[in-house]
Amino acid sequence: MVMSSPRKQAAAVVGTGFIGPVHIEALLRIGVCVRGVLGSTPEKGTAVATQFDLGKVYREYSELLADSSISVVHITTPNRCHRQMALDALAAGKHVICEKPLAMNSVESRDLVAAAHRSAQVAAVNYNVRFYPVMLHARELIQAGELGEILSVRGAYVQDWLLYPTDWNWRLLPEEGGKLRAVGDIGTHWLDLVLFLTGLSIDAVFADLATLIPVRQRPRQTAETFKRKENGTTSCDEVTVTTEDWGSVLLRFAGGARGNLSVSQTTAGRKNQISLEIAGSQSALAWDSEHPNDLWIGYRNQPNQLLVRDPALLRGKARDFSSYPGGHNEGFPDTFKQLYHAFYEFIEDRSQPKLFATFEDGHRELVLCEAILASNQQGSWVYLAEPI
Ligand code: SOE
Repeated sequence: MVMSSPRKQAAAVVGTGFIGPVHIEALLRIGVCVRGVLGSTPEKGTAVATQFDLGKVYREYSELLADSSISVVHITTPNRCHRQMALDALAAGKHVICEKPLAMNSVESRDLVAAAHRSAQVAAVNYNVRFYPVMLHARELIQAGELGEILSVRGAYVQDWLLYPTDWNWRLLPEEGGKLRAVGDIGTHWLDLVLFLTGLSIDAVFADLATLIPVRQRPRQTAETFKRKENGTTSCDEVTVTTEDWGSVLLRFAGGARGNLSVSQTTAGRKNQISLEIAGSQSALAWDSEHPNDLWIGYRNQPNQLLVRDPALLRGKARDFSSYPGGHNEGFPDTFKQLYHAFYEFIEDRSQPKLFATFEDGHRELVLCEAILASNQQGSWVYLAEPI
């Protein structure tokens, strides 16, 4: 159960788009003092500081890092800024939570892993989906051997917020978000989740990626993630898009298990659905974020089960990351709260389990992204130098 008693650490958040305020709200829920925020403009910083009644709007990143009253920096900027901001924060002696993907490419993410190793601070990547309580429960079941040997994994992450040629966001641009978009932005959530749950590593990938909407209307003023724009009110430029809207990826895991992942940001009606099914030699489990409190457990020789989240029914550590009784649903914002609970507990007590994604985990995702990109370009399987 997450308590909301005041914590020793205080935080500052960089970024005021869709996800920065999600970080702030979750931090306030667990009793972390959020001293202030840095936006891309003073106006954006002021708007978010006012919304959450924060004391400070930083003008520069250097000013934020010089603030000795904060010990943790949350980086929620476009991916392009992650590497330098995370390096500077670690060098300034701050703990770091960085949004995903961790960096623009694996050269950058390798630097970040090295910097995190050199420092005494804690560094995490914001893979929040791990913290749906039934996902932590699923991990406990798999670790206890209840699925038997993992044979196969399948699943998807699908959204619709980039369905129309008039939909625009910085993530569409490789110079802002990296060469991969749907795979980098949402596919890596799924891959991180599957590797976290199963403990498997990936040997090889085979990918088919497509830019289904190759030309989009780019508004002359900035557009925020998930924010709908009023029709006809903005002047636009026509832009050719090179990052993928859709992808299908086959996976070979070390040890022989097989998998497939499907990603799309252009599937009408699927607002933000991540789903998976893990099939083992004894039983299987399936989960769908549109029903985040339910875990399906499948059997060959007995009736299947539907576990409805209830702390009293969750195993081991999963129980510590579910705050409300059964029937009182927990969802997307709660995963941020639980992730920060794990992270801030770990800062104060290094004997706590590291359930959050580390910079090594973030680096692994970039290595996988590059293998997926290479596979799509070559039209063949790409084997990783070593299973990852
Ligand atoms: C946009 O695709 C996005 O905000 C992702 O960046 C998040 O990680 C996901 O939770 C929701 O969609």
